[in-house]
Amino acid sequence: MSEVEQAQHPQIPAPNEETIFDKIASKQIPANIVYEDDLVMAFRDISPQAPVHIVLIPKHRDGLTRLLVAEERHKALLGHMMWAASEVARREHLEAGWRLTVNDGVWGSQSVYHLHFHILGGRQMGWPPG
Ligand code: IU
Repeated sequence: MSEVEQAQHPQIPAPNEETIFDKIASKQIPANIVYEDDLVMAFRDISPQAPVHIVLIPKHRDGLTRLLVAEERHKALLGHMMWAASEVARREHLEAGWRLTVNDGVWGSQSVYHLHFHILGGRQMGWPPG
């Protein structure tokens, strides 16, 4: 399989298959939760890449394995995720600046196929990203 073909065929979970993030959302697996409401949960990344590194997930994946597959019906949830990211940034006092990242697909370095935002802060970010 070529590199491009491989990138087009990542390990996508089946619709009813639980991801590690489903288990965190249902509290089967503990996490350091910093924000939670009916739709989303934010918790500290187990392998932080910055002094503040928080993962924000929809509690119910609803087909959103990755941002690329978002449909019209997901628009309200995606908007809510953006608002929740801003709320987390405020709670973490990231006024000096922060970064919101979505790693999407193989070439985007996505490892968990349950949509999530990375909220990164507490240090100067570089550009371009690696
Ligand atoms: P990625 O964009 O799919 O590569 O990000 C997944 C992130 O989830 C990554 O930063 C992991 O360190 C993080 N994570 C976690 O916080 N807790 C876990 O149990 C697992 C991954 I698995």
